[in-house]
Amino acid sequence: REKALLETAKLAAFEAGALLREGYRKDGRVAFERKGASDFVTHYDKAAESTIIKRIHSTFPNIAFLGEETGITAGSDSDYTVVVDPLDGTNNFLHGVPHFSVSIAVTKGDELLIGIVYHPLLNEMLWAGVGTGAFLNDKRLVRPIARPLTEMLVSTCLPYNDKGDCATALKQLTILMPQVAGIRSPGSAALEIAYTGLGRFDAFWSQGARLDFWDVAAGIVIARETGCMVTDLTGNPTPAKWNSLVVAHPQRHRALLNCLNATG
Ligand code: 2AM
Ligand code: CA
Ligand code: CA
Ligand code: CA
Repeated sequence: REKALLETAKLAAFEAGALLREGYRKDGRVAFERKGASDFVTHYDKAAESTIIKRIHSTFPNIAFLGEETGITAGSDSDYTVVVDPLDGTNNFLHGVPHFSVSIAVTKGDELLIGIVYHPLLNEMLWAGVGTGAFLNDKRLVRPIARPLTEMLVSTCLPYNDKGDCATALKQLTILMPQVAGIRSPGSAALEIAYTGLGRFDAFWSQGARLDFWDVAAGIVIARETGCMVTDLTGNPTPAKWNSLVVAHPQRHRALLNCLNATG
């Protein structure tokens, strides 16, 4: 059952990704609405989400969904929920920056079982199932190396539109920046977390960027399956809310956590 869910979700991510690729090359940058002052949504966010739901519904008609654009869709199959961010990195998509993804996760109760993060422009499917390992397309991922702090390339999602949250992030940057090889904020949380599993980034953290479960769920499964440690900023590996996050090699996670929390 879970194998079939994984395959169907991969197909759904692939189809939604094809749609985004087309929109990106065509008119994706023109048509958009606002959910808030700097919170944009395009026709493609919505179209990609309905493509995903339709595809998964066709094989699993009773499954529940939690999607960024459609909210909660109840299912009579109460065990599983498919968590969907149809376009993670809408701001990049709108500005023509080629860094965005389709993110799909599956939970069973409180457990995160499956994670898929698809970069449609590079045709890179990052996926993982608990116990089956993590993959980039067909290549199995191994645990990335633990670089020393001075060699680490660290990614983050920065807060926006909130003075308090921005102030905290700036303090964290002040402490971390002089100690590491570089900090990046590319703009798709799902990709940044999955890339940390892949070893493209040595770590990811975020606090105050109002990340939701659909932003991080799929990436977390991938990062965990490559042996990364995933906690919130207090060090809790199973928090009720994932609105703060630290992902790193187990041998670097504590040091990073200490830096980020040493903001006074
Ligand atoms: P989204 O593109 O799906 O909205 C980037 O910092 C991360 O924060 C992305 O995962 C992005 O997801 C999320 N995010 C949510 N609202 C945002 C906003 N108003 N501006 C920038 N990023 C936002
Ligand atoms: Ca959004
Ligand atoms: Ca998102
Ligand atoms: Ca989104």
